[in-house]
Amino acid sequence: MGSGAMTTIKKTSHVAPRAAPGGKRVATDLQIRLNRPLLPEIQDLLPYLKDILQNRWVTNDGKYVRTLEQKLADYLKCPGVALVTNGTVGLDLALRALLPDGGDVITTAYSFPATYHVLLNNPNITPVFVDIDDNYCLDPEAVADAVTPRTRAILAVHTYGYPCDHERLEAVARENGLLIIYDAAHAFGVIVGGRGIGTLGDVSVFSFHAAKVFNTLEGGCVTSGESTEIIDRIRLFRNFGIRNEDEIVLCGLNGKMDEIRAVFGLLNLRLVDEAITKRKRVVTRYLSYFEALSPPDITIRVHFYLREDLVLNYSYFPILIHPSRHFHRDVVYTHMRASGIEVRKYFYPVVTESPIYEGLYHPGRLQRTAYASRNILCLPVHHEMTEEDCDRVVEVFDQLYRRTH
Ligand code: T4K
Repeated sequence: MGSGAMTTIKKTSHVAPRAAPGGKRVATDLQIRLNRPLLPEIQDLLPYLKDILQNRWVTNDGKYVRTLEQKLADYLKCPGVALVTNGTVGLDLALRALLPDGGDVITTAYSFPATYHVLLNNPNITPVFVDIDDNYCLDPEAVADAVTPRTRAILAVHTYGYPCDHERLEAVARENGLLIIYDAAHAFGVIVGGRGIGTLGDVSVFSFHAAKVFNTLEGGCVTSGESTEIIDRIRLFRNFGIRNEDEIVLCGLNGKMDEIRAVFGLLNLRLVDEAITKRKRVVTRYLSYFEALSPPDITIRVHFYLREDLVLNYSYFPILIHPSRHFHRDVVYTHMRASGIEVRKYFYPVVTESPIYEGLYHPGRLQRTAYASRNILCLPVHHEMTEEDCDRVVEVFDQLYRRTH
């Protein structure tokens, strides 16, 4: 693979968002789902719902939103936390707050479309797509090569909850006076060298969508490190820019979370550690299978699971399948789905495969991105999976592997 040359894109027409990547839609015969939302028991929810209905306070910085922000600050080890409607809005607010004058933002094309659609939908911002490194995160060297006098920021993703090479990215940012926004949608609770991952860079944005390790049904938050000034600004932006009844201080929008979702968050926060432990068991079982098989044509980023300075959340289990005639990602995908196992092609298609982005990047300059997008498959991981479920996933995979090798 090439080292990932920079690709400057020129905005042409409106980019229509696609429904959802990964070649799905709801298949009813899937016995083992890719994911399952963490949900509280109804009896734990009811007292909160009663309280909300009785008090008649349902949104606009309510007490449950404020409590959840405090609890998340502790859990995520982040001094500043602002809850938002969803991760996409969180990214949008972060860009508006940090880059009021716009500019070029160096980013990755290997992500869920939310990451780059917020850039493409902002008329003041031009995304500059560069390639990923071996860990599916933004390649710091490619970022350094892509910096120009127009560059203002880096938008990097902790893909699959694997932390970016943040030290090198931050060195590039420091040398060039750039801001860093981390898309931490997959990285809830990840700790790097004792630090909450959401303290890295200028701001980080988490997603609390139902299919994430921690959820508020829909939702998300923006976090910062020591300096929480930016979080105050995000709070203004998420409230239309209104400071108080008599003062509108900037042109914001509506990014607020409501009280009912905050309650889901408070209850799920009590459950999330156990859910992560259960996810870890699933991943450990997969790892021991692949270790014993030791397939030369499959890459798994095992080193992350061995790092002592890292606490992971086991949000995804991506395997990179180096293709051959009879054994490649799409064959595995079809075989597993036909056996009732929901595997997903996160992230396919990305910028390099979708005609709607034509003209926004130079073909051939995002080689690792294109390779990962065509060859990565995510296996099911969630807290409801039993040992039998894991064994079934492995068994179905193994049947195909042995038949094709
Ligand atoms: N940045 C990155 C890097 C992201 O990955 C995302 C979102 C964002 C930003 C934006 O954050 P948000 O604005 O969404 O907060 C899902 C999620 O909708 C999306 O949040 C997520 N990334 C993406 C990776 O996954 P789909 O369309 O693939 O989800 P879906 O409906 O197919 O569900 C996935 C699995 O979860 C399936 O096994 C079914 C199961 N599921 C899902 C839902 C919604 C349930 O069992 N119950 C449910 O209610 O996008």
